[in-house]
Amino acid sequence: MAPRALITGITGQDGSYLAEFLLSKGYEVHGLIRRASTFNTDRIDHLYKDFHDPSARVFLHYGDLSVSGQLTDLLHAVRPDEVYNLGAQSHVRVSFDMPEYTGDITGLGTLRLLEAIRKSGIKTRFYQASSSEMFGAAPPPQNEGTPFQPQSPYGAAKVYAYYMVKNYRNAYKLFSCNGILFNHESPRRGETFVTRKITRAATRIKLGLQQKLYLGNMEAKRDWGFAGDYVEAMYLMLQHEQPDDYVIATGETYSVREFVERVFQKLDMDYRDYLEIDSKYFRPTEVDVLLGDSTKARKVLHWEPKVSFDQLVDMMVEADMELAEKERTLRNAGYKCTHNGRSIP
Ligand code: NAP
Ligand code: G4F
Repeated sequence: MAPRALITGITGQDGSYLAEFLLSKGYEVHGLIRRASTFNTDRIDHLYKDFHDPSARVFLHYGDLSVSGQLTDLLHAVRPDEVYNLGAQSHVRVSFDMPEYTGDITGLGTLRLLEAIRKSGIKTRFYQASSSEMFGAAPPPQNEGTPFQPQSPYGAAKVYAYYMVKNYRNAYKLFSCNGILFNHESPRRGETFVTRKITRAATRIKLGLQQKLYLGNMEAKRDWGFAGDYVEAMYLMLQHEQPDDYVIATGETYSVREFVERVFQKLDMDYRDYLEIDSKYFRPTEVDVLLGDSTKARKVLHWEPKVSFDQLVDMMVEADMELAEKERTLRNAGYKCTHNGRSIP
C-alpha cells in the first residue's frame, strides 16, 4: 500500500512543493485546506484530480488549525504514516498586527495537532515547520545549539511550538522533528514576502505596469534558499531512524539591498530610480542577520541545497516576467485584470 501523508498548509508555497515531492515518491497525499470565498488552491491545482477518478492521489479536507476536534476526526479518517505541519500565520510583519491570532494558529495550532495525534492513538511521524525567526537577535551563524531570542509574535509562537514538539517526543515517544528552516523562496512565494515583492515589482516596472517599489529595511540580511530543495529535507527528517531537530540553510547571507540590486541589474535597470522607502514596512523589532549552519543536516541526512542564490534570483525573475507579460497582453487586448494576470469580467 502507498504510504500516506497529511499536510497542513498544503495550499502554501512549501505545501505545494512538498505535495509534488511526496507524489514523486509514490505517496498518497492528504491536505487540510481552509474554506475561502475565492479559490485558494492555485499552487496545487496541477496536482489535483476529482476524487471519483481512480488515479486520484491528492485528497483535500476542509479544516482549520484553530479547531481541535476536527483535527482528531481527520487523523482517524486519514490514518497518515506521516504528518507535516506547515500551516501557520507565517508573515512576520503581520504577526505584529495580529499577535493573538498568530499565537493561536502558529503556536497553539501545533499543540492541537500534536494532541490530536496523541488522542487518536495513531502511529505516525510528525514534522514541524520551525523557523530561523526563532533565533531572532542571536548572533550568526546560527545552528541547533544557538539559544533562541525571538523578536516577533511570530518568532515567539514558533518557539512555543518547537518546545511542544520536543515535549511530545520526550513525554509520549512521538516520532516528532523540528526542521528549523531558514528563508526559502521560489516563484510560488507569497507576494508580500520581500523577495517575491521585489521580483514582481521589478518585472512589472520593466514592462511599464508599475512605477515604484516601496520597501522597508534594506539592510536586513537573510540566508535565502530554494523552497524545492528544502521540502526534501523535511522528508529526510521523517525517514531517519531517530527523531531530531535540524537547521536547514545555505550558509550564505545577503542583504535586502543586494537582492534588489541583483534583480534590477538582471533587467538592465538601476533600482535607485524606482525605490522608495516606506516606514510602514519597518518592524517594531527586526531580525538583523540570519545565517544558518546546517552541518548537522548535511552530515546526518546527507542533505544539501542544489539551487544557488543566483539561480534562485534568475528563476524568480523569469517566472515573474512571464506573469507580467501575460498581464500586459491582457491589458493591451482591453481586458481588466488583476496584477496576477487574471482577467476580471
Ligand atoms: P505560506 O505560503 O504562508 O503558507 C501557509 C499555509 O498555512 C497556507 O496553506 C495557509 O492556508 C495555511 N494556513 C494559514 N492559517 C491556517 C489555519 N488557521 N488553519 C489551517 N491552515 C492555515 O507559508 P510557507 O512559506 O509555505 O511556509 C510553510 C511553513 O513553514 C509555515 O509554517 C511557515 O511559518 C514555516 N516557515 C517558512 C519559511 C519560509 O522561508 N518560507 C521558513 C521557516 C519556516 P491559506 O492558503 O488558506 O492561507
Ligand atoms: O520576506 P520577509 O517578510 O521574511 P521574514 O520576515 O524573514 O520571514 C520569512 O522567513 C522566516 C524564516 O526566517 C519564516 F519563518 C517566515 O514564515 C517568513 O517566511 O522579510 C525579510 C526581510 C525582513 O528583514 C524585512 O524587514 O526583508 C525586510 N523587508 C524590507 N522591506 C521587507 C520589506 N519585508 C517585507 N515582507 N516587505 C517589505 O516591503
